[in-house]
Amino acid sequence: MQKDTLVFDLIRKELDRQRNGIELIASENFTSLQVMQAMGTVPTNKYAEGYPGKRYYGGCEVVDEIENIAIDRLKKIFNASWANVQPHSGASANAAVFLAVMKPGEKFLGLDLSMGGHLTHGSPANFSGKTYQALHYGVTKEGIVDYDQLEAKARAEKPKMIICGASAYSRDWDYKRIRAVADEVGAIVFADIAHPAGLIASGLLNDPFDHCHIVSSTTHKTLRGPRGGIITLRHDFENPWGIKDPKGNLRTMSQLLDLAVFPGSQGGPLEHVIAAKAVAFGEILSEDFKAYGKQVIANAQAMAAAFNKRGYQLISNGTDNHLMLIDLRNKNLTGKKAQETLDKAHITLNKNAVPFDDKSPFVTSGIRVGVPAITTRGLKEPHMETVVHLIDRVLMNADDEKEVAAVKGEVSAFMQQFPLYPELG
Ligand code: DSN
Repeated sequence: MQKDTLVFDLIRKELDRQRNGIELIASENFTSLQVMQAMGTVPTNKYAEGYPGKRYYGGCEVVDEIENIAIDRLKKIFNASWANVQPHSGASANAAVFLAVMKPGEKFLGLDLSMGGHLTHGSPANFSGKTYQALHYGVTKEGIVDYDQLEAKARAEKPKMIICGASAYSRDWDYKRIRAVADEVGAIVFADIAHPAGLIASGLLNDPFDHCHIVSSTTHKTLRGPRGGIITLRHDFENPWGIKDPKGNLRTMSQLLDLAVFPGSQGGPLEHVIAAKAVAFGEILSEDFKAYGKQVIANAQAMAAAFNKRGYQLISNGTDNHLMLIDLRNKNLTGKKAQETLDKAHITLNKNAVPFDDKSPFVTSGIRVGVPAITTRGLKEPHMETVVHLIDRVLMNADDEKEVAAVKGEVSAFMQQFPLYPELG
């Protein structure tokens, strides 16, 4: 068969783009070569609907072993008693959690998307907001989760589920406080830790498993695995709604979640991606990964200080994790303009609404900046000063094409010190 040069040339072009740029999208990372290699392998050919030992197809004995390794390693990472590694994405994982816990029309409470939350936490444009009754809490004017508001809404509305977790929030979470009000009103606490999961895995942030009934994540952000999702429980428990299996036994939450993933919302699992998840989970269990997590936080702190020094306004004045949200209004720039201009200099990040934003989500007043990917490339604290200097030069000269082009050249030269996949030639 002739090689599809059209597509493979573009894949090569994407490798060059990744190599030459400064990647600051807070939800992105670079997997190890072996994680990527595991993904491009023969389990992609295999149908394996069901779970290890209980499949609907023959010939699953090898993928059963692969999936069991992924499950066992994931349980070890989070000291969990149960894990499902089949969700194709974080959104699919969250869809399965909703399916297991909620009936259409029932109420849940989540962080507002415009305040840093996620689409699947009740956006009107998403299944979560269309199928269920979404209620929201926000952040205070200082940019910290408004726990008083969360508690008041929970008491007034008695939601069936409370979601904690965000995609643009730079502070740690008070899971204990959320669980206390949930117990008071009889709600399930569901933590979506897609963003900080790698830092939680390394013991560097509060542990949601101590207080949350259900935890989901993506695997490709700070966990540094392939694109995908997971659901985990530290403690399994009988469902409080009296749902029984055909033998009349109360179903456990893990059984409801397994059923919600397959056959509830997905068909055949992506066993090649599960193989890559298994490899990534093995890496997370190593000492190297703990060092990575510490470096992510050190880099984020150094970057926040470098932005502060130049008069940028960080929401909540700083960060506890891997990202920061910056309000650009005092710099007379929109998030859109900043993203588009930085793109021209090969500095990649995303425009982001800031809390109480007066601009549309297509324009926004802010940018979200994250360090997981550049930390994987080997940048350390002193390099954060250089990165912020380059960003500042672009933003302060946003209409000066020559200056932006000059920075693009410097970005590419600077990143040559940090080789990305040198084995790929
Ligand atoms: N889209 C992801 C992010 O960028 O944060 C969240 O799913």
